[in-house]
Amino acid sequence: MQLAAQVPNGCDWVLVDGNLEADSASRIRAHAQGHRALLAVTVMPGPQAQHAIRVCKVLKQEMPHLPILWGGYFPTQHPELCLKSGFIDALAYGPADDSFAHYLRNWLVDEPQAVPGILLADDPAPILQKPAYRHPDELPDLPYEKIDMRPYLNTNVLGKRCLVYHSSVGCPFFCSFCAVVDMANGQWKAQSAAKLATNLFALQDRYGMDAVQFFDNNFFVNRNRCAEFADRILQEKRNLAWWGEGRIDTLLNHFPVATLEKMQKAGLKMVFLGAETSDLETMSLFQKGGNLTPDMTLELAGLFKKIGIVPEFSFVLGSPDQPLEKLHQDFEFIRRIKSINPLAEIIIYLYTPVVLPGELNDLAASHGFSYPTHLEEFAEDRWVEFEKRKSATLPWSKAQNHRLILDFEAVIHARFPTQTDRFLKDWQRLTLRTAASLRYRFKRYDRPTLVRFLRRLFKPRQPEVEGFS
Ligand code: B12
Repeated sequence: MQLAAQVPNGCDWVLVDGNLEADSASRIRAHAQGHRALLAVTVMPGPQAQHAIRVCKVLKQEMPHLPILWGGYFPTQHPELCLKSGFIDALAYGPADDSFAHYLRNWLVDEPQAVPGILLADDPAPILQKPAYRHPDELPDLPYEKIDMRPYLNTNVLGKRCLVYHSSVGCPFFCSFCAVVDMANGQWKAQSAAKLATNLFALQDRYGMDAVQFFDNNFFVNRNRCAEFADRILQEKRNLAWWGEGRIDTLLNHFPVATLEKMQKAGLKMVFLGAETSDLETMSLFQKGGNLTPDMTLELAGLFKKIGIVPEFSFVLGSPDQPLEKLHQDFEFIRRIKSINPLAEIIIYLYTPVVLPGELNDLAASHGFSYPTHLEEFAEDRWVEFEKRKSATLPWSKAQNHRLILDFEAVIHARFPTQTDRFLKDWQRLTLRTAASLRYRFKRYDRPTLVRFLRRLFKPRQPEVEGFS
């Protein structure tokens, strides 16, 4: 949508959403045939990359004259592989708030020369320089009126008509396991509370939206913006449930309890928070910055319980050279969070290298990790698992007990089934809880066969992979 808002006059566009289309290739083929067309694809690592590789390769073979332009996190991290793929003509390297329109204007007049931030496959020496993000307040409004919004009004744990919204770009922190650092390099730019509220209220009036998921990498950077946003919701007596991502130390140190309470009153239901580890040494290896400590995680778990906001804590476990005791310490720590706040949601990621220089990713390389040398390899299931941060086939997986971590994840998610899955029936939740209770009680996590069988049977959702339902 943000790109569609940039499309210059004289050029029309149509959105083909791979999440909704049973056969994206046929849909694209139908739109392209008989028109002078260009295919612009947004690609994040994981299932999207697998899908995009398969669809674009076929379309390029069938329609060699259809220019294919990629953009997003994946091509920004693997530009060389994309440019030598043979089926990608150009890619947006980093943010593309201006470069996309510039590239389209050139294409419209048949002059596809290099544009700052756009790399061309036939350019022998592409300039790997990422443009800065534009300030969101300067960007054109999203063209909602041009698409059928019904499939995007999602019923989920937050509301009956929930939309997603991106109110800021980037993140001011440099965590060494996060791919956002490569894209944003510490930039953080956000819509003003006034513009944010105006846009959301307009979406409420037009679509009856009753909930919103802020997909910002870090929504809660600026306390005043959040406080003013909450004030505007309360002044307008709006009914709006909201979810966003933030940092534990920022919310604990820079948001007075009164502000947290006000945000809760204004509809804040749940916050996704990077807790990462129970160990200070690992926290510094992760370059979390700020002054986050595991004790703060416990403190916020208790505080959010009192205020009535659900914390969704994510952990990054199993990085190289971590002694087994530290892993058990992480397990104990997560159990403590659950004893303090049983409603706290727990997301477990296996440490997965990202394209970023630094001690952690160098450690991964020293253990034999390397990326594929051909783009098509990223369409293989093992690399999709890798990008989903659930891969137990990394060079250090055995040494770092990745199997045990995934077993622990299975047991704790059965003992405390996620509230974000509205399809999971009460009897299924009870069955899962019962099946996991003894294992959880006696800390016997390894090889939970029955729990795994029930998870395959009931298929509880994984919000970190599938989003909310
Ligand atoms: C929305 C989202 C989701 C949603 C929807 C995914 C979907 N398939 O539709 C859900 C929750 C389902 C999801 C799941 C996953 N996600 Co996700 N997701 C995001 C999120 C929050 C927003 C993306 C977005 O729309 N941004 C807004 C747009 C405007 O920004 P942008 O994408 O950067 O676009 C700009 C530029 O990149 C560029 N651009 C982008 N696309 C294109 C295309 C063209 C043609 C051009 C010219 C330019 C261009 O221009 C834009 C404007 O400047 C990002 C983090 C973030 N805030 O960006 C994580 C993020 C992309 N996801 C991530 C990951 C890892 C996943 C999962 C693999 C996680 C998992 N454990 O499985 C799954 C995979 C799901 C899948 N099916 O592919 C990681 C990627 C990490 C990496 N290595 O790059 C991110 C960065 C989160 C993080 N902090 O690590 N995700």
